[in-house]
Amino acid sequence: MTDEEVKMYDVVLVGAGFGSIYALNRLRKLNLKCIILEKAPRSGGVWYWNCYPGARVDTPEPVYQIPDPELWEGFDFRERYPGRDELCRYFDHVDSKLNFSKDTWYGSKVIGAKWDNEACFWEVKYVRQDKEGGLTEGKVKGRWFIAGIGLSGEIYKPKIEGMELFKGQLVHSAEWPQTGIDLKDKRVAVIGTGASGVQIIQEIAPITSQLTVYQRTPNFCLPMVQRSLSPSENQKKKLDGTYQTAFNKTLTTFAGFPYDFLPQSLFSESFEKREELFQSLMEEGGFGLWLNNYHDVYSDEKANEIVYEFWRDTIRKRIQDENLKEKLAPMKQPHPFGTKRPSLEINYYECFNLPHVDLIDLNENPILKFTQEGIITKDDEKKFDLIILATGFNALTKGMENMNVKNHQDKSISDHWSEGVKTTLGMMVNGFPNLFMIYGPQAPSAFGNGPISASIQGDWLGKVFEMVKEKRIVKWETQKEEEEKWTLECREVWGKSLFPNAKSWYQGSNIPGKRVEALNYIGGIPRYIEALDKSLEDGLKAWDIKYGYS
Ligand code: NA7
Repeated sequence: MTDEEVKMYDVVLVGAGFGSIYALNRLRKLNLKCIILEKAPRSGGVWYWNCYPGARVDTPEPVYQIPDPELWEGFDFRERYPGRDELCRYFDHVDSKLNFSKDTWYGSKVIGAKWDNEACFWEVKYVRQDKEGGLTEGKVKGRWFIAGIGLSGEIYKPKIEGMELFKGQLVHSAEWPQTGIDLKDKRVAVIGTGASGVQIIQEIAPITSQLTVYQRTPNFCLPMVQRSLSPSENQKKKLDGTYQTAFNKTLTTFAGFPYDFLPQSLFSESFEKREELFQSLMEEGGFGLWLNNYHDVYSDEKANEIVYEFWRDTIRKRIQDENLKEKLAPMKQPHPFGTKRPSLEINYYECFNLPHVDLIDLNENPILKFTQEGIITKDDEKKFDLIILATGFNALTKGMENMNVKNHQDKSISDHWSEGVKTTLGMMVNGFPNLFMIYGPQAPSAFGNGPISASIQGDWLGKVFEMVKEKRIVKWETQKEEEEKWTLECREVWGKSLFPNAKSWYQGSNIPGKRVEALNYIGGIPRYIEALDKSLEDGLKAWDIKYGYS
């Protein structure tokens, strides 16, 4: 393929999940010629890959979908917290309305991108798998490049001695085979008790003959309180304005969920009043106890402890064994409540009352090695048919770094972030013109409701591209000072909270050797929208702009 034959698009997007699909829809309305490169054989992003048993979203409908009334018609979620298959069907529905697949190359993994500073375009390299399994490399050019690659970045598998020796099946939660795994009467180990681990454990516990959970840190899970939604109930809510009101509210709350912190301090209320609130939040289910709580729960250690104690005492009642109570809901919290994203559970704690389910606390009984047959810990040896690594991801930064994006000086994003992550608004990086990130580091995406933050960023991109067209802009770059300002703001709000006190992927501390820093903007959605809007004021003086588009 000669350079002349490489197709030129206005915009090359990566990833066919919520981020790129929303942005594509906005950009098409401006008559921009766009293409999405997606490595999976279908859309859905993380919902395509995460097909492990029990995979389910933790955000309640109707607000876990694209906030566009045209797309609400013709699809009704059947559960308050939809499962993975239903979410994939939702993407098919969106495709039937928008036909985004017309502009998507599936099976195409981006392996590099290079900025041409003279001609002002990105050359994006991809590798595509053909039907016979062969790989071919290709290139496209885009005047603009948008990475809508989600949060999960790179799968994380801990390095444990002898892992390669295990003769049974070893699988990471995000590499679960699309054809499934027969778990009936199998001896299974699950390593990790984050969102994926909890969902897997509660789903497979009744099927397996033996289930051993290797836990390093207890997850402060909240009751999901799942319920069915009927099409007539959904329809009524679409027509009577309930949907629209719910979506409008997401733009006013801290994390884009349908609930928000209370204005009063926890200490301003009596013990009885607080208990009443906590109780009702637990009964309502979902993230209420996490994010519909008093405003000082994540800034005041004592307030946080009080919420934890309520959670702990409630959960302990569901666990029979005294020793397990202490493992799953310890008297003293190992990190402040809610500073790691709590998982929503259905019957997680009851699983540990089953005779064939046991838990190994890795703090007192660490894994020494894998063998051909199973796992040896300090005090124990167990044999398994299947070992599941629910050990998470090198999130937020690694996806961008792995795409091998280089500017005209051959500097990569990793080089730029070698002394710490720096972005403007979590969306642009100095020295990398015309490159935008959706769900990038230093944005509010990881903390909150994915489709909502993707739509906020997509709407901002819509405004940017309106200006690009109107003002004939060929190059748009963030200034070093703007990047420094935003990075400082991210760090400051993070530093004033209790969030740095937990080892979490929110700050990279889940990955050995990764720099620990604020990877999320926790100033809240309203403040983020304000910052995005403000950046486009004053004749775009916050940006370095080159005009001349014909
Ligand atoms: P998470 O939330 O990062 O959870 C990973 C889990 O794996 C967590 O319990 C970790 O323990 C555990 N882990 C990680 N490394 C090890 C080693 N070496 N040994 C034992 N246990 C380990 O990933 P998920 O996939 O569950 O969820 C990802 C997010 O994506 C989720 O929040 C959703 O919002 C979307 P730790 O807690 O670090 O002690």
